[in-house]
Amino acid sequence: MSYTRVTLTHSLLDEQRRLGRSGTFTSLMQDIVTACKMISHEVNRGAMAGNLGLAGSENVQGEDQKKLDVLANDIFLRMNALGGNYAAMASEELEDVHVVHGSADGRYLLLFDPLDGSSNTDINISVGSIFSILRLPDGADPGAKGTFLQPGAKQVAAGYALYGSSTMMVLTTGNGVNGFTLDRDVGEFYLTHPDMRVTPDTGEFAINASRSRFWEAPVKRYVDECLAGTDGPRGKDFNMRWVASMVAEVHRILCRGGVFLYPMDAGNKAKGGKLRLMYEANPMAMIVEQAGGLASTGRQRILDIAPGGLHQRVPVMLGSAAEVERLVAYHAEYDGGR
Ligand code: AHM
Ligand code: MG
Repeated sequence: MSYTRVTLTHSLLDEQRRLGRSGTFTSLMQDIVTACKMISHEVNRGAMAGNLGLAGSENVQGEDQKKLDVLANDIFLRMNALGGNYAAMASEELEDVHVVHGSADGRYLLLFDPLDGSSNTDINISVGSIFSILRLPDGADPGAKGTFLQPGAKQVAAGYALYGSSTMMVLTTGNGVNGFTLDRDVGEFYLTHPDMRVTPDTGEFAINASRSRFWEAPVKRYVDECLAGTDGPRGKDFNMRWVASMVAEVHRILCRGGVFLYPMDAGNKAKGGKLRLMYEANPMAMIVEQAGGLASTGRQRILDIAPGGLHQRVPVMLGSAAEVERLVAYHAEYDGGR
């Protein structure tokens, strides 16, 4: 084997040079990369390290926390505070903003879901970490929730780590999407998936079909037409997948196309949907758009939403552009009474 591989650090440095950016960004990313390597290690050791099962606590969303949720959150907070780049952080697992003390020079805000899809940890199915980086506006109070409430279009960077059959890091800094695979022996991520692109068309969709009785008419129409296959209006057969781990679903879409839906439905309407805007929908929307796909609520581009709260939930429909466009058209027809 010849050593021609590029590490994640070298890839970021290369982008920094090409785009004439400062080194801050490379430094910002190093702390996230270290955190994700540590979480990957803990997820991988699983039952061997006593890491499975419930922590015995609830998070701000009223959900039971897994031991790995708590551990991953602690790792993210600790590792990302050390570099001094972040003024404050917000997490799915924390009700309030976490101000990084002693980081007077921190010019960025970090939002994250430390372990997404954690219902899968006990059954050895893929989980992931999702993160979003925003700028700290000049003069803004890093301890105020309002400072974080910037639309997704303002993200400086977004990414996820997937703890799957291999551990991967997928990143965008607003200049396309690159995927890196962790070599555990060396302890480095290597660029293995340069310039990931979402195919514009697809024959695969992902939705939790157990909720079909709650769906709105446009979602039901879309899924019914897919299920009708060659005999239906789409004139082709569709395949369906549901991992219950958004990171794994988005990764599949980046690798081979597809569309992912977690709509607002009659069962989750009071909460506004299931997935959280600031640290789930926004970073995934940026990644998918940077890879040539689309991300919408069905009625609005996700990256244009003016956030109303740190833990706000939104409907999510993302992936291959032609399918998301179709979903948006079905919502518009329904809302227009057609
Ligand atoms: P979590 O952040 O509490 O893990 O919840 C988010 C996850 C997503 O990864 C996944 O798409 C969805 O919840 C699965 O929901 P369901 O349990 O309805 O299948
Ligand atoms: Mg989550």
